[in-house]
Amino acid sequence: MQGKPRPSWLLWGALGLFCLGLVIVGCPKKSPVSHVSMDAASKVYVPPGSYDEFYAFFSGGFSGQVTVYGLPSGRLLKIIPVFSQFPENGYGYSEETKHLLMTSHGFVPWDDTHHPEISQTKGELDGRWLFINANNTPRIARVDLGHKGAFKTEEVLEIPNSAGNHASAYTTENTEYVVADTRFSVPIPQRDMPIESYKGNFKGALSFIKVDPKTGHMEIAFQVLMPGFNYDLSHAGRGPSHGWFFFTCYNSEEAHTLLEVNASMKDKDFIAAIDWRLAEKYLAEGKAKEVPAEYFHNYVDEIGIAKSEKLTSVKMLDPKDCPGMVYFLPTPKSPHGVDVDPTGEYIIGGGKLSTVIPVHSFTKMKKAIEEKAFEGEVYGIPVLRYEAVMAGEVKNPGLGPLHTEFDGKGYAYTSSFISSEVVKWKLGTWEVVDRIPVYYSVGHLMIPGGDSSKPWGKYLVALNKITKDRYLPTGPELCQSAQLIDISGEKMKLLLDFPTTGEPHYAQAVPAALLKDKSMKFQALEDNKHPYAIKKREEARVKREGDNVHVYMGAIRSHFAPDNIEGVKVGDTVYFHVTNLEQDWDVPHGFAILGMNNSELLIKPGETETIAWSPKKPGVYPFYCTDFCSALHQEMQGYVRVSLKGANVPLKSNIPSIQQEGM
Ligand code: RUQ
Ligand code: CUA
Repeated sequence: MQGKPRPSWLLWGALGLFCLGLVIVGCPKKSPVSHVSMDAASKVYVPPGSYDEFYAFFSGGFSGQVTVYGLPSGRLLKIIPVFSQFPENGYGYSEETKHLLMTSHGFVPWDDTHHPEISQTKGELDGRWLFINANNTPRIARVDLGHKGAFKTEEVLEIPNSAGNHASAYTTENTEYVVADTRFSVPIPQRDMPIESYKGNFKGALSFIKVDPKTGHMEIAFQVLMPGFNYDLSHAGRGPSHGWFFFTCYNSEEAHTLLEVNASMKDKDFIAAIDWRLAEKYLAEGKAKEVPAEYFHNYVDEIGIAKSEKLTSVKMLDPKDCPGMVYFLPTPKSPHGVDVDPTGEYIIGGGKLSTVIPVHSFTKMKKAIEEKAFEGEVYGIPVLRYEAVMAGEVKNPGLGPLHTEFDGKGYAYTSSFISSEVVKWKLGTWEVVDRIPVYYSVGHLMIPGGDSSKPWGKYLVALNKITKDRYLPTGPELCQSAQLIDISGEKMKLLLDFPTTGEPHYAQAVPAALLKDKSMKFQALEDNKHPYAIKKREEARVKREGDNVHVYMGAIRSHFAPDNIEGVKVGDTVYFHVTNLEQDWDVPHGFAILGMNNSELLIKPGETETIAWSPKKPGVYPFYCTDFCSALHQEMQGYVRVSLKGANVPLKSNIPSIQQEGM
């Protein structure tokens, strides 16, 4: 090992030098506050009662969720649970939602979300759905935004032959496909084999998932079987490059241990360019192999209840049998992000260990393919010559360039993780025109629409991993954070810091006008098709089926019907099917009972939600509404009497009325 390069040491060395530089040069003279523009407060001030200009959807990283913020205020508006159970409203616990978290590994109540992606029409964000990846147990979820206005997870598709679904859930310009990749190459199909046999035997599958334009339903159309590299990020072509998808890969060394050294040996790795229209053609010609693969497709059905379906195979295209479908573009060095500019001409790599930002030209790529300007091939996949596809290199981009977005006015903005800055540069001339420090260690950055053909180039959000010293200390673990930067002028101006929930890998934003009037207010009771719904309080009842007790319960300000239940026995499972009978905006009711082992429910007006409860010992158990819904919310309560298994107490419930109270 002696004498071999140690890039991580180099990185930390560089970081150390940089920080030292800050201490010596920066810190004593300049407080971070000096980067804030004088009129920052007025630019982010949204007066009480007024709305923000943009909805921003942030990944929650290891929280597994999506958060919704308003911009420019940075106010948290909502957490949308996606891959993690959420006891705040019963997501993943309730009978209606728990199937969304089923996988071929069983019930997986957690994941690591990275990249929210809003559906597109003609290359523009259209606000119908938001797709987001689960990195750990590979899945893609679809969240309804403006399609029904529900802001709710409706579908989760597991991705087989995949391990570490990172380059996801990026979409094509009309949402024909969302994609998934494999960050870790693995045996395909999965089987027991020595790790040492990695090279040449482990493979990476890239997945193309068809999205139904009417319903949003997802289905794996095909997978492409790639060499055993690590596939990192992706973006679709647009405009002239529509029909192509670009994936970065590192570890073209095919190392299986100490990747920080062994996967950083080569000067260049690749961006894989996939011609997906050609792939469709090969698929139609029957070139794909049907490969056995077990995976789950979970979705909320027409009546609002999540179902799980187990699927057993996928169609796999091997580049060997499909000439012209895949090319490699050499890209320095262990690239991370790959971003396509709004015109669709430039394909920008994020060379995290590179000293430049490499920019490829789509026109040159096409020409190089025509002229067979290859420098060789890897596992039968042609490698185009770097010089033949390169449009330019951005010099002096900061240390550790990761991700690039665009303002639609001819400029690109790149995040540099190690030097903690955002660098603005000009497309075409590649010159750096401005830079601004961010606090600290920025990963992604986001401009509303900044990875589409129509950016709204007014704000940029830097998504930072480290906040050391930026906020009041809260023990050893600090929040991660976002910083809002004004990019409307020539110079970038820092406006605002705000903490995020979990790790905000990436975010997307759209103008508020695109969604706000589509947001659902409540479900009409007559449209509630839930089999255990009641439409009025008089229908409230209990029913025994063996050891299962079904409670048909209504909730309306400010009582439950029934609110007295007797005849439940130890050993029973009680299903509380609670219908919120309100027909008004913003009146959810909660439901919780003493000792429940899962979570509360939060039932939106007009909807029915179910939670199961198995009491362990006899007693009288109170239940109550957990959401302060009216002046008499504290009165919104009831009791369940639980008797011993053999007890002779008949099952009964009441419909509370004034008479019954003896008044
Ligand atoms: S990744 S920075 Cu998924 Cu770039 Cu997080
Ligand atoms: Cu219903 Cu409080």
